[in-house]
Amino acid sequence: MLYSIITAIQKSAICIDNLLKKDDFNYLNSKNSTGDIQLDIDVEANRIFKDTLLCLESIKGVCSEEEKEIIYKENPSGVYIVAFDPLDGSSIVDSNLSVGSIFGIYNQELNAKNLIASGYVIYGPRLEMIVAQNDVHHYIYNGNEWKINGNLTLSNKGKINAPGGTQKNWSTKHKILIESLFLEGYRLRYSGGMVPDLHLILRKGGGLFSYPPTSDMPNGKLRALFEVFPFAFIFEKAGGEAIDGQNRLLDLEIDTIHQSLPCFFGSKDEISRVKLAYK
Ligand code: P6P
Repeated sequence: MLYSIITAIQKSAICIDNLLKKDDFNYLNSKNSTGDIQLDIDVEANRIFKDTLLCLESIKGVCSEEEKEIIYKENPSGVYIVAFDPLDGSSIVDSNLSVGSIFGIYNQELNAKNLIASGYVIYGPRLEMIVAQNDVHHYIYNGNEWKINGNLTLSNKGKINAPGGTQKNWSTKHKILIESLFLEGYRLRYSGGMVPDLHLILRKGGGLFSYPPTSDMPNGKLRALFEVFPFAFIFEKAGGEAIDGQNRLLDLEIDTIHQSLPCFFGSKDEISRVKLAYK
């Protein structure tokens, strides 16, 4: 059942990767449900994912960052709802930095406890895809086919520090936490693209990505259903942890489909330091 969904996402990813290689992108005079100004490629990537997934028997509906509401099939026979951010990182795609698509596969209901698989596509020098179910599988597209390139696992402690959010709006305890990691020699790696920034931590075996509550965004910026929960699932399956500062992210309930959550993804050692700082 999930194989058909993963294959459909792989097919969509190849189309989107080709689109990204075309000439420049244009901003539309439209905004998505979160208020982000849309690029033409945001809308096109959303259409590709929507059309490809809604054809599948196993799909009950889709929930996109680019759509106001959940789109359900009429008389669905399927049980899965795929929540996705079709193209995350529009704000950096015009500077030719890597961007990605993020997805979560939910069984019947859109909440963290019904998330049964998740993953992302990264559009970089290579087209790659991560799929987490029991393990975290790494695929590379070689121009003809998607080939498995092993699994990703996190060590207990890493060296990468990816601190998101506007620093002048960080809390004092967050500033002290982030500074303490740099004083220990952690390397700053932050592009402003959630997918490449988290992919780097997974590929380098560990560290901390944080998008904390800030004075201007007390609920963080990243969206629960199509960004935070999928990566929380991936990081836990890779042997790490994912919290909101205190609570396990996958234990949290949400009220609205575009709700954001503060989030910390990382190796166990770094997450234990976040818990101490946020106690
Ligand atoms: P900031 C991209 O716009 C995005 O939604 C994520 O991909 C990224 O992690 C975050 O915003 C970056 O936000 O406020 O650090 O620029």
